[in-house]
Amino acid sequence: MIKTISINPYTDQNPGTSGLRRRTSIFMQPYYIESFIQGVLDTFKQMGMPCDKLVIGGDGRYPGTEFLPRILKVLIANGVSQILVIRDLVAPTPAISNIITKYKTDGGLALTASHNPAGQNGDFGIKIEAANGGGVNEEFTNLLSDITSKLTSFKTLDVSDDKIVVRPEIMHIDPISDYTELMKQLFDFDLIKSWFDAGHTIRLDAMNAASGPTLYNIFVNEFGCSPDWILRGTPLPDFGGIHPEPNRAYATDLYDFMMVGGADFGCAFDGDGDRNMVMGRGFYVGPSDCLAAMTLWHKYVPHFNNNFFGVARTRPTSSAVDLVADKMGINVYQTPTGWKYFANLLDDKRISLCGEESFGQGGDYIREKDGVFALLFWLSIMAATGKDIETIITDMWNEYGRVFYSQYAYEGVDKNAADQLQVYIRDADIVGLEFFCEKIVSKEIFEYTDPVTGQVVPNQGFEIKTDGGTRIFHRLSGTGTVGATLRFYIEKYSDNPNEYNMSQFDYLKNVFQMVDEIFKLCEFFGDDIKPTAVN
Ligand code: G16
Repeated sequence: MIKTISINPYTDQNPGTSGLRRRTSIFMQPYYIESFIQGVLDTFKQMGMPCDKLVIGGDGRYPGTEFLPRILKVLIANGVSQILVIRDLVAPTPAISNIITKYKTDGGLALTASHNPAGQNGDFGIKIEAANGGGVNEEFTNLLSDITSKLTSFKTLDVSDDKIVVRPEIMHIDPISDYTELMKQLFDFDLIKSWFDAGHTIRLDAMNAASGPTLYNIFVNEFGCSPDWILRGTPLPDFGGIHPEPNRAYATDLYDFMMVGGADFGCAFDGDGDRNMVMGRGFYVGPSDCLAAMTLWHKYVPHFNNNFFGVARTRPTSSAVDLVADKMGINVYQTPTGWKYFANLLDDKRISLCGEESFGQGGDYIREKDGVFALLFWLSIMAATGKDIETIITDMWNEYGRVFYSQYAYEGVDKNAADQLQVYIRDADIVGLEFFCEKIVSKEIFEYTDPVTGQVVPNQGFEIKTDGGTRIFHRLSGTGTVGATLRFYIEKYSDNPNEYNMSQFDYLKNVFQMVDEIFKLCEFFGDDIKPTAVN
């Protein structure tokens, strides 16, 4: 029943920050998906990693279910003997990660392009998970890219699609109850329920994507919340045409609702439910403050109480957490962008909590970031302290000062110009230049050395610092599918309480302009260039 099909190699199957992401139309090319799956299996084997038992899930986007039989055939033809297929192929990536470790599989595939739009005119993607439930490392993805670029054939089964889903190798699995159980082990559900019983309200925006069914199970079934509090809770194959990224640019309805005091707490998720944006009544929590506040109040989460080793942030993430951790005597590690870099630190028990620049946090219980975990963390802090979000954050500013932070992007710009910009900024002699009375004191090309393995990961972005306390970080996105996406992360510290209520845009006004001038954005991209997502 096994047949071998010849193909012309695809030379573009190199994964980015988090798996392979391409326009859906690219994935629809003949045997594109089979080539990638064959490449993944060959890479597992060449890396000496077993791949007999795998999980397959996704965020529900098109054409995941259409691809499923084709993927299963390649897996079985290559000797994968047990495949756990997530029900409806819809689950948050952290819930899939939990299935991988709970059922001791050799890894898994999540059919997701995360925060990228879905549908025929959107994007598709595949995250490859290792046996620890986290994204595979650079060595794996480099080898995979090499293998697929030379791949001239793949193995598959010579059976019709409808016969494949009932094969004995396949087991269908509902990940939601396992995930809910996991959350009950980390958090005090009774305490959170008492917060709701006291009359508090929330709104959760699942963005028509993977989080909806999990949110209904936890918030409606466990906490007794109204189903109406879950917005866009039914997963749709095209996510209803929206951009499923939890930030102020793309979760505008929830943001507007919360800013007029619509509920006590609001939270939006991304396509595969691993990231979140939170808000209080009339109060927006910037990505700068999330990891810092969670570190500060980790003792309110039973799982972390007396069991907290340290914390890690990606380098572009705000340094607010450093201020908190230093005072608490907790180690802070800095990694490149990409959740996979936290895995070794978690495995080695150097850290218990980690967070990244795009509203993502997670902990040591799995190896993926986790939007629902973050939501339950905030609810735990509010329930335990009796304080609202605004008070929780302003209390923190009053004790540690405020790091004003903004992350913004120019999406889909000309790729050649973006590459030229990288060369320009690498070579530019900018130390000593002065902008708005601040002198540049350093420019670093961020190179990460993994403290556990000693592995060196070069060229992870540019960091510029001034003598006025400004920090600017720049890197190219590894998840965009059209042209290039420039990302900038800027911050500046204040310990003046009279300034804490300013918006980050007002406080960082000069820094935005400083970036334009240092990076000569108009020269590289024309006078019309405007940021597309600003937080
Ligand atoms: C992944 C990474 C994140 C990163 C995000 C955006 O998340 O795990 O650390 O912030 O991509 O990456 P980039 O800046 O390269 O576009 P996700 O949720 O997209 O898998």
